[in-house]
Amino acid sequence: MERMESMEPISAHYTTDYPEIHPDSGFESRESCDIQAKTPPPSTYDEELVHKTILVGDSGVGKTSLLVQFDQGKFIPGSFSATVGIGFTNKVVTVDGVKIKLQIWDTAGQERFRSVTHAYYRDAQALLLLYDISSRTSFDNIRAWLTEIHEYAQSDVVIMLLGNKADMSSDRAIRREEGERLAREYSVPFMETSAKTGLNVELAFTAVSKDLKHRAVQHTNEPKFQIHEYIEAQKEKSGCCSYI
Ligand SMILES: Nc1nc2c(ncn2[C@@H]2O[C@H](COP(=O)(O)OP(=O)(O)O)[C@@H](O)[C@H]2O)c(=O)[nH]1
Ligand SMILES: [Mg+2]
Repeated sequence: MERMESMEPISAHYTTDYPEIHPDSGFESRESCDIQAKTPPPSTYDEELVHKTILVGDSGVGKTSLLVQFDQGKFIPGSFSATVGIGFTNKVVTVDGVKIKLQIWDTAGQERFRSVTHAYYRDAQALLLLYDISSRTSFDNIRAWLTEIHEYAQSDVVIMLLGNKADMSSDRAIRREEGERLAREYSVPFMETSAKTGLNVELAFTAVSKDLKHRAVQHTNEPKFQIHEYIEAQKEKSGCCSYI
């Protein structure tokens, strides 16, 4: 907790697409997440809802690059480690004609276990957990991350496991099947991504947004949104799997 309080404000590359949220308000105010949790889901989706989404995984797996690719549609080579501690980027994702506001939190330098503490996970409604397909260590650490997530995050947090750097085929250390097996074991959706080529980056955030939307508007007579099925269908459509 002390570490969180000493963290610096966000850097200039973080963007604010909607003005009512301020970078330094993230940890202190509970914003709209609580409102959503405590009131029964409305029959229509409230576009004012803001969904705190966090990026988690070892240092160097490509969290910041993934966010920059999603936000700006480009890959900026080199490490972002020189940037400041923690901050968020606001993005609006349109799914099924509805605008979903994501407030996506990223860390730099706080990735070691136990140093990303309760405050980071608090109120997170979605969580993208990354490893690097060229790093066995980052993959092996996923179990420890999941343990930490189960300890600190809300029990109904939307989790997505991502094997990033899928473009690095000659340095691949983790087969896609290993990622799939781990994801099945923990019942979380999985895909390989590349922050460099953009592979599946939109899909990862769109799938999460769809799930968040369906959770916020749960009609009793409507089947529950199946994020696994959605991802599989979209992957097939985009022909991603022959690539990775
Ligand atoms: N080839 C490739 N390199 C990547 C990818 N994502 C990130 N990187 C590189 O991996 C390094 C660490 O990325 P960064 O986004 O800073 O990781 P973070 O510490 O998890 O935020 C940088 O040199 C990036 O350019 C990717 O998808 N493909
Ligand atoms: Mg980073």
